Amino acid sequence: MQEFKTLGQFIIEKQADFPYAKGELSRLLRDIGIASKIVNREVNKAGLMDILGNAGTTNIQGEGQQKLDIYANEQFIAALRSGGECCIVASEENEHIIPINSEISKSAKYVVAIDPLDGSSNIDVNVPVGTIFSIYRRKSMDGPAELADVLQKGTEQVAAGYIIYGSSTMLVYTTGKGVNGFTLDPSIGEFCLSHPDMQIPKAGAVYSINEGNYVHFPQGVKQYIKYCQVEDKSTRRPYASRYIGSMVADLHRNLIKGGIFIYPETASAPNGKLRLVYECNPLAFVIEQAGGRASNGRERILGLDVSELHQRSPIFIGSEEMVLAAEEMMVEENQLVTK
Ligand code: AHM
Ligand code: MG
Repeated sequence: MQEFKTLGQFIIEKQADFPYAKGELSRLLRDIGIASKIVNREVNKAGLMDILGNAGTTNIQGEGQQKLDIYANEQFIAALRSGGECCIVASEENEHIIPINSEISKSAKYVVAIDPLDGSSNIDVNVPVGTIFSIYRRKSMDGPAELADVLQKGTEQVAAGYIIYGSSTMLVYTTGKGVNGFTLDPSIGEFCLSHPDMQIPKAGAVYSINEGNYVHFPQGVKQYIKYCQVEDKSTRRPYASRYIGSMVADLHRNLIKGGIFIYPETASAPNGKLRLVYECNPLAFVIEQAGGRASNGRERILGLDVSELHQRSPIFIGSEEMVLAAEEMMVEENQLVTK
C-alpha cells in the first residue's frame, strides 16, 4: 500500500522541533489548513455559482473586491476565531486589525496576517489564485493585543506560507526549518506531503514582471530586463518571460523551477504595489528558507521596518543569483526613476 503523510500528521511530528511550544502553533496551522479547504471548495465552484463577479464594494485600497475575497476573508477569520490560538487577525481586506475577543482566545499567543485571496481578479478567468499567511508571536502578554503585535519585522515570523488554488491545490509553509509542500487529495480531503524540503534552484531561466509598466520602471530594472533578454549560454539567457499576475502562482513556479519575480517601485508608486505585512514578508520567509533571496532592490525584505499595516514595498524575490544580479543593477543605476 502507498504510504503518505498528511499535513496534520506532519505538523504533529514537527512539534518536537519547538520544545517551548505546547502545540498552539500546530493548532494554528491546522486551522489555516481547514479554512483553506473550505475556500478551495468555493474557488473550484466559482464558474458554477452566482458567487462569481464583483461584490460591488471596494477594499480600503480602493481596489474592486470580488465576492470570493470576502468569502475567503470570512472563512479564515472564522477558523482562527474558533481555533482559539490567535488573538489578532490582520487582513488585506480589513482596514484595521481584527481583535479576537472570544473566551478561548484570551491567552492566545499568536497573531496572524493574511491575504485571504491574492490575485483575485484572476478568478473570473480561471487562473490560479492564492492565500498568503504570516504568523507572529505576541510581543507581550500584558494587556490586550494591539497593532504593535502585528507591526513586527519579517525576521520575527514564526511561520508563514501560502496556499495555491491551481490545477491542484497546494499548501506550502515554513516554520523556519525548511519549506514543505502538501498537495490536497480531493478524494480524501487531506493535504498530503508531496514536496518535502523544497529548495529553490540558485539560478533559473524565468523572469516574472509586469513588463507593460516598463516605461515607469527604475533604470536598474530596465537594465535587468535587457540583461534577461541577452543571449548567454552560461547563464541560460535569454530567460523566458512568465507572468501570471497572481504572485503566489508566479512564485510557486519559480520556487520549483528557479526564477525571479520583480514588482518594483515606479514614479507614481514609489513603494511598489505589494504589501509588506501579508504579501512580501511571508513569501520572503518561504523563499529564504528554500535557499533563495528577497529584497526591495537594496535591503533584505525581512529586515525592513514595519510602520503601517498596509505598507507597500518593492520586491525582488527568487533564485539567489538572479536576485543578486538585479540588485547589482539597482545599485549601479543609482535607483533613477523614469518620470
Ligand atoms: P491583489 O492583492 O489585489 O490581488 O494584488 C496582488 C497581485 C499579485 O498577486 C500580482 O503579482 C500583482 O498583484 C499583479 O499586479 P499587476 O496587475 O499590476 O501586475
Ligand atoms: Mg493581495
